[in-house]
Amino acid sequence: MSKRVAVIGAGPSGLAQLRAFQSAAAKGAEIPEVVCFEKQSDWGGLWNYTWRTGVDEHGDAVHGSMYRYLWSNGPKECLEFADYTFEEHFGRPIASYPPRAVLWDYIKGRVEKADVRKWVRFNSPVRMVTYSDATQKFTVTVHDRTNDIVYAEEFDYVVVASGHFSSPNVPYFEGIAKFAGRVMHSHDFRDALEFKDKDILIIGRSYSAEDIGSQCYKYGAKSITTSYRSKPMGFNWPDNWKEVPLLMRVEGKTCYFKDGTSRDVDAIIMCTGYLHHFPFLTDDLRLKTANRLWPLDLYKGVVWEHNPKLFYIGMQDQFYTFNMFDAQAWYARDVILGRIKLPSKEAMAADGQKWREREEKLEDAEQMIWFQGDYTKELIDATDYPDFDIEAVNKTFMEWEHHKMEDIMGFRNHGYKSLMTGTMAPKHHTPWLDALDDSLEAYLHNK
Ligand code: FAD
Ligand code: NA7
Repeated sequence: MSKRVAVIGAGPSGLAQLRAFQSAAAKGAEIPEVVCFEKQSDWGGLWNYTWRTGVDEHGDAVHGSMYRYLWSNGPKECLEFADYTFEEHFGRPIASYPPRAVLWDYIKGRVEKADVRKWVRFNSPVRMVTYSDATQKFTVTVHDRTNDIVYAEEFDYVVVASGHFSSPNVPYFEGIAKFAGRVMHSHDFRDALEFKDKDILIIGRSYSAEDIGSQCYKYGAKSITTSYRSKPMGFNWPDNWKEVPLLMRVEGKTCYFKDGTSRDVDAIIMCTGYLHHFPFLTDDLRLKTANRLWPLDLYKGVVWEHNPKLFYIGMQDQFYTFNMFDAQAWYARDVILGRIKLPSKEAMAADGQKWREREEKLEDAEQMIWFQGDYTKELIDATDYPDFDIEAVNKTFMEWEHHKMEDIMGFRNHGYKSLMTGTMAPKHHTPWLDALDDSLEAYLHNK
């Protein structure tokens, strides 16, 4: 009987895994049976927008953390698939910072072309994964929500691609229980118009804080205050945007900060990050990590060192996204196909330790980008994933950083050269601040 691989999640990481196997099969390789379990009713992971918050239609936690009017927060040139370019998908070059719907369309295009939808079981949250030393197999227990049946199947390999920007990290602040306004986490943020004409406080200083604040500014918030724990973001913010140190306590509508200042606000939005949350994994299989560039216990960032029949895709903090998930998925595939031989457990841990030591010395975003670029390159060199110029991608990231420092509300008006096709992205027809319609049709429409 042929080997079986379970892939948990059909977001960009899980879909990269499906495409990796399909591309090997297309080149004549014999591949195992691949079954992908997806909790939602469609694929694309976070890019598959949901209006729901809290629980989904079945009572399970909503996976989606994306919101209306979300535009790519980095140049699309840095995440382009090496085996399926934007130009191939859209039939022409497009601008560099597409809205969510456009990127979702692109992600879907590759897997539709690869014809792998038949491998996915939708509405199928995985409830439990266990491994038996006796049978050397995993038992995957799944809830088929369409027929409301819980069943279990055996697999030789499991790939965890369930994402890690879904379960909110929600800290407590003194007095918040009695705050006289709305308190929410970025996971539940859906529409910036809710905060039009409001004074909002955002806790956090990373991507969600920056972007949700920018959305609220764009759609008419009265004022934005961002409260940081470590250091300010330091962009050149508009006049109605202030950065303050950490929130200390709340009284009524008044928020008191570490520097002794205070401010009255209508809403507090916690952009305080997410937890790696795998309620379906037993302790021996479960990755435990904060959101960082080098989680330990994963050889090459992919192979679970304590049981190398288990793989994780996309578990790192991310500058690189789609093409790094591809590099990881191709690597996991080649381990499963026996094309890559793994060293001893000790050697795997030692290799990971080296990356961790380098990670701990990283001082700024620039160094982090080169770190993740080097990592992605190492994986790409190990498989037949189409080679691309990582150094040029890193440099595009540098330009992006520079454009953000120059104008945080205007960086999305820039264009970059595709590192896959060499084509320069055209300028978008509308500056980002004026582009209120985030639909695919509006974005692709030529004036
Ligand atoms: P996800 O996209 O989270 O997909 C995981 C999938 O697993 C989901 O479909 C989920 O339903 C499924 N799943 C989870 N648990 C189970 C289970 N138990 N059983 C079955 N299925 C399950 N990246 C960029 O490159 N550019 C951006 O502009 C950008 N913006 C972002 C904005 C926000 C608000 C967030 C939160 C992230 C953003 N990202 C961005 C990063 C994002 O993490 C990646 O782009 C990408 O979506 C990660 O893919 P993934 O497949 O690893 O995880
Ligand atoms: P991140 O990038 O993990 O950032 C989390 C932020 O939350 C970060 O600024 C943290 O501060 C802050 N944080 C965490 N806990 C606290 C507490 N207790 N108090 C104050 N601040 C806190 O998550 P994001 O949601 O911004 O980004 C996730 C993805 O979404 C990303 O890939 C984007 O593409 C979109 P710190 O910086 O450590 O001081």
